[in-house]
Amino acid sequence: MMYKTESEILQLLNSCHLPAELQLIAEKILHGQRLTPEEGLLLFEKGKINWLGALANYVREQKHGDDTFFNRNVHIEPTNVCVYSCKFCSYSRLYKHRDEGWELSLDDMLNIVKRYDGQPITEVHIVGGVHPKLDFYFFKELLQRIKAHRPELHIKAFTAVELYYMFKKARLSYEEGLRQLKEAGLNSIPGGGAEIFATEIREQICADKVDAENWLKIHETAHRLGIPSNATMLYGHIESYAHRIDHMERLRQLQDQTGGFNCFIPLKFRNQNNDMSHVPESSVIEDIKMYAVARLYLDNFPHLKAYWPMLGRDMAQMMLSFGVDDLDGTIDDSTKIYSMAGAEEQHPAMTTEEITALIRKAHRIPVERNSLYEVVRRFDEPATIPSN
Ligand code: V47
Ligand code: SF4
Repeated sequence: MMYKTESEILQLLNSCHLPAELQLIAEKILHGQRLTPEEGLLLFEKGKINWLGALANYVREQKHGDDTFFNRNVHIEPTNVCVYSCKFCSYSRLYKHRDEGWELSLDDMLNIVKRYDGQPITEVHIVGGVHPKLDFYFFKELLQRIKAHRPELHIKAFTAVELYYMFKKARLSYEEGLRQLKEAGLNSIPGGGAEIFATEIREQICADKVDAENWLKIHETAHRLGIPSNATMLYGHIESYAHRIDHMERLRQLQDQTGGFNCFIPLKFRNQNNDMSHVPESSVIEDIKMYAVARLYLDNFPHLKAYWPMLGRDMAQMMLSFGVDDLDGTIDDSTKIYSMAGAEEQHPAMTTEEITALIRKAHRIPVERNSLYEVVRRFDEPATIPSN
């Protein structure tokens, strides 16, 4: 175990010559007390990364020790045709330009799943654009056909943006729509589409899609029906620190009510091939701060995920020292969202050997999980850590 006692950490932190207000925050965190929004803001404004990192790592190790989770999954992106025009999106094509995009049929998608027959994947993650002609009944049949083929596969599918549109067109309440999708095989909901909740930012970057209230309502309804979900935040563009805290505060409040979120995933804005290419990407220091503050602020979220296809594997590995305990999956080159937006990972795929080696090199213990964070296999046998 790497974690130190409270008093050792306090000693370490005191040697950083902190202003009194930050010392107080450190003491609160070490005593397991919740931070106020004002304190969260101070962390962003005044916290240095060594100090934030020590605290975030302390919290991470209190929750999970050295255990570092990953799963074996495959992504299906049914289409990149989308009725919406989010300014940060490098991936979608409007319906009038659909000849430049792709649309998979039910058979195409089932064939993707069948490619993994006999391989030990545990999850299929389905997210795409909001196609005006692919409706609720199409996606319900997709779930049914995947489950009929491979019942044990966990299906994590459809962001609140996709769900909002399909329920509205089918004239279904969130509750009725989710109930039917659950019956068809939906096991959980991914965290996408949250972006930044504050209206003044949403209006500038994704004015036409689901608003914060409805994003939260869909997740709240899902949790009530026993469908867990994730939450994301798109950071590092035109938002302020206060917007980030407001976003995390709304998530923390919902989690207090439902306990249905599994993990929080900060998504770093990538600026290639989109209408926000003039906005510079955040620095490494800002990325570290974002992950560490998320770990400290979201005290009721069990897991903090660094999504390596977006962040790059080196950065994701480094974040294991700044609060992160989950790296998502092996993925097998099955997502295009981030490669099209300029991420380093142009063909994201890691074998189990590669992902466990990456975790071990950070002096952590690789743990394969399923989608509900139940342990599939611990890789805690003493390992020879490669030097490169
Ligand atoms: O909502 C789009 C983001 C999200 C860009 O729940 C961008 O386990 C950065 O939600 N730069 C969709 N980000 C993907 C998503 C997700 C991914 C992995 C795991 C999970 C999970 C969820 O992708 C969108 C948006 O926030 N995105 N364009 C961009 N240029
Ligand atoms: Fe469509 Fe999603 Fe891209 Fe927005 S981020 S344009 S909703 S695919």
